[in-house]
Amino acid sequence: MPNLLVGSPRASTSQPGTNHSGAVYRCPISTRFKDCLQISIENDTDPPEEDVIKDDQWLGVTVKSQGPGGYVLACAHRYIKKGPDYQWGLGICYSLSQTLANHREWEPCLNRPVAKAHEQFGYCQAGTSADISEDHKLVIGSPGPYTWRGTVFVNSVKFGIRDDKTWYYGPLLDDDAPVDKYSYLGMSVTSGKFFGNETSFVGGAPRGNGTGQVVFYRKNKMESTFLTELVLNGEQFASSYGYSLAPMDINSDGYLDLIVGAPFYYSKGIGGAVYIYMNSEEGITEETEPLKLTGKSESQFGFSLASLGDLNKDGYPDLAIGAPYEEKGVVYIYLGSENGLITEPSQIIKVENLPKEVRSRRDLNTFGYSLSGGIDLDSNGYPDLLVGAYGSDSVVLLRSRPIIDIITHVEGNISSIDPKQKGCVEDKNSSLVCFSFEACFQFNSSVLSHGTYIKLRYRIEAETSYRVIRQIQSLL
Ligand SMILES: [Ca+2]
Ligand SMILES: [Ca+2]
Ligand SMILES: [Ca+2]
Repeated sequence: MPNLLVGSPRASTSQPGTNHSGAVYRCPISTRFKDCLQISIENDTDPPEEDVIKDDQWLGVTVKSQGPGGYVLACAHRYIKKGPDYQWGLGICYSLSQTLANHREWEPCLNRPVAKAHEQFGYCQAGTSADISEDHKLVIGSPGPYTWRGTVFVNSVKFGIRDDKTWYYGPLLDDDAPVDKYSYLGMSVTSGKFFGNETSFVGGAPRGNGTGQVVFYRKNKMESTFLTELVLNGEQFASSYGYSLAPMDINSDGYLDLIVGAPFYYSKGIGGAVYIYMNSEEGITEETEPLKLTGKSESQFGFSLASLGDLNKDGYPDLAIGAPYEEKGVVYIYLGSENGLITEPSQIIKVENLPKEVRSRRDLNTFGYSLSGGIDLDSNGYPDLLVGAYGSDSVVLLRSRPIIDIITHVEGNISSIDPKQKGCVEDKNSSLVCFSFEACFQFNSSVLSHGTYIKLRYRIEAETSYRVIRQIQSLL
């Protein structure tokens, strides 16, 4: 049975000499409320080394899993290296194996120039965001370098003898950096093949150009600094466009599309926007007109995004959008389709929709502050969604229910019934008008196995004043 992994950046651990250093919890999938256990990520038995400050380092601010069989990544973006006359906020990430054993430490800003402090790598804050790509690339967002211009670091998580051990990153100098100082590039990261067969590394810069920007990088032959492929611009000042990112092929046409959140977008009655960029053979360009969804006033709609996998088994991936400050927090579910995202949400999940057992335990708020989806946790064939509610120290696992599409049809000659003609084939002497027909139900399900009993409730309605209600049990 898989586990849920939950970052808890203000937790304290048993490591001596640390205070609120943060932790990651492993939670079995159960209906119990308090059976999560801390994972031992760092060397917990000894105090931290002399040159390290772990207090308030926020370990668990970022937790990413590649899924079953893959690596897990957990970061502490406020981790500090110190000496007699300096303290550098470099940030650190840890990769864990699939058994959640410690695999490696990752410090992309270690041993880089810091003489000019924040004007170089002194306050990197590596691990503010992170991702592990399908091809085992570690992508670490780092909004601090070069006066909060920020960048994206990439390495190979496998780190075997043959793997490239170079840290690749986006250019930071005035002449070739894609964004200005104070852009916070690296607040969010993702990766994917947006342009042909080569992987792009994508970073959100929510303060870039005032509106927020999103930067696409790719590897530069023989060099460790990336080439900038594309910069997308937000549309409204201070909307924090690029605060969240999610790649998914919404229309299943083979071209990876990109979803960008701008949770502080506002206009009258509106709070938060999400932009959907459909890709094509030409790739996403500055001219690509995105589809825009908006949320309710001050809801911070788009603060979190999650690709859900295919919730309804129609062949198109589906999307969850969090609006953590709409009432007690709301999660919107949108469905993909051949024509792109269907703009009406298919589901709006509010705190009051949750079972009473859950709500009575805790007064949930900020529901939807973080989202993680796309993995089937209870092996029912449907991907599930984990919803974080940091303001109430809770996560809620929403398990998808299997669905079946039922095709119904009626067989028999009932199209021309003469109400004056009494009797029927079955009972020729009846004094009533009678007729017979067969009501048929058909469904395909890849989820239900043979031998599963399903209960089908149906209603046959001849006319509104006459109803037959039956219940049958059928064996699949
Ligand atoms: Ca597509
Ligand atoms: Ca779908
Ligand atoms: Ca499931």
